[in-house]
Amino acid sequence: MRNARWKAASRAAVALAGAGALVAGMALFTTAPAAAGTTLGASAAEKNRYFGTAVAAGRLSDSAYTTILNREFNSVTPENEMKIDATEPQQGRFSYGAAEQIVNHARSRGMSVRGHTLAWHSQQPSWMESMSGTALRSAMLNHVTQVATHFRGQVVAWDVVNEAFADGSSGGRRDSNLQRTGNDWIEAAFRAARAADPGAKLCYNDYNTDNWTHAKTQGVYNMVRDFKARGVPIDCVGFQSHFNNESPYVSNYRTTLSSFAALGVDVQITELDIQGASAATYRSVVEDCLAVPRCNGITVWGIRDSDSWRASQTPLLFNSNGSKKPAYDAVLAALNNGTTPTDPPTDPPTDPPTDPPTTPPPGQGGCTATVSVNQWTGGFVATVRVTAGSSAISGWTVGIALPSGATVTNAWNANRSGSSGATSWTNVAYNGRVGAGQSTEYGFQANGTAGTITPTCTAS
Ligand code: G2I
Repeated sequence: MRNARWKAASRAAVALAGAGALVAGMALFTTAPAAAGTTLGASAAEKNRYFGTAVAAGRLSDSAYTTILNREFNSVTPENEMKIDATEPQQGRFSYGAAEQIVNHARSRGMSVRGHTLAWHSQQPSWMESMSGTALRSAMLNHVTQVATHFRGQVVAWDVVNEAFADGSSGGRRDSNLQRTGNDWIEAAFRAARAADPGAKLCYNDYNTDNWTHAKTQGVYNMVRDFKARGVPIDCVGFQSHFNNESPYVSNYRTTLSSFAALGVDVQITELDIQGASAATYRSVVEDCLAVPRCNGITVWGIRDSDSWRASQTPLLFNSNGSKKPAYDAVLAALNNGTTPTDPPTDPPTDPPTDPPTTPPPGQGGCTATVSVNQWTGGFVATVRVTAGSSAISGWTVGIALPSGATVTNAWNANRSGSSGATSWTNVAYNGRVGAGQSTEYGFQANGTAGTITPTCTAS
């Protein structure tokens, strides 16, 4: 379901663009409808990607702004409206109005939504800023649970945790009230988010993680590798990519993206802006993303220069008057020249080694299955990894005997037979074909206790 949600959003955007063309033609509107490949979103969708922008609810009444938004983009990220201070201004009192305005604007037009952000040291409401210890840990987890549950099914990817690593040469965590609740606060947030919305992709998001040689980049990389090895539910890493003179684009950016992707996560460029908006640099960023099959989308941090948090740096694709800048043309051309990734991604893992240590070597032919479980009191989420043996397979069936008292309530990326006791799981249309030695994942949520699950796998 998680992959399906990305793709459904892309397809819906293309379909809506087509429907819009039809309606525009029938109503004899004077503006020509946008054909695929002539807007950022349509061009990205042809490459199985999205092209998004940060959106501020306060600007949705500006028709010059919404004209560009609706024409060019197929993904949106609320710029401030889903942050903790906006969604839980008083403890236990949630406020979703501005976020919903953006979500409704986007989804009614076939755009997907990235959620930003559930846990962050910054933009905390004052009640949270003054908390610490177990009270803060519980408040943070409650916030993650409440907000991810509220938007369940509407957000394709969440920046679950934002900016938790320190700048500079330490490569370690940033000091914050959240960090002081214990080093496991990040994984606790991811587990809570998965339980609240099992269908959403869960991302770690940060800035100044573009340069592969920087300590901060390596610190985040090591955390993601550790999470994958231990079955912490992380699906993606967001690279904010605010490039400026102090923190410029570097040519090893592609190495950074591909190295993280090789850990088994999607990578996304989440807040792109470039001081001065060099067309060549924008082109390089897009080419780098398209070169990495698991780089599945790019978001710019605002539409017009006047919408930017760094307006004086004129870092965006549109002038303040709404006209396209040379960087826009460079991005569109790069999108149209790009290659289409295969699905599922099949690029071989690169240095360093990437297979989670928990995955056993696949047998000859056939398939193997492994399960990682996120258990909490009264329920669990199981993620099942199906790995083809030495030959490609065109379908698979996994058998799982659930212990008594465990009942499946929800599942994604597989067809299910049985909800308790002996259960059987078969591939859905898009994940039956698995290349030799390659893997695919499905998951389910259940009430009760998982205990030790020993799956069987049969290939077809
Ligand atoms: O700082 C740039 C971005 C870095 N990565 C995380 C992003 O969430 C962050 O976005 C920016 C927004 O673009 C700004 O719009 O986050 C800032 C706050 O950390 C946002 O600025 C805030 C101002 O500080 C507030 O005074 C203002 O009330 O925007 C608020 C709403 O306009």
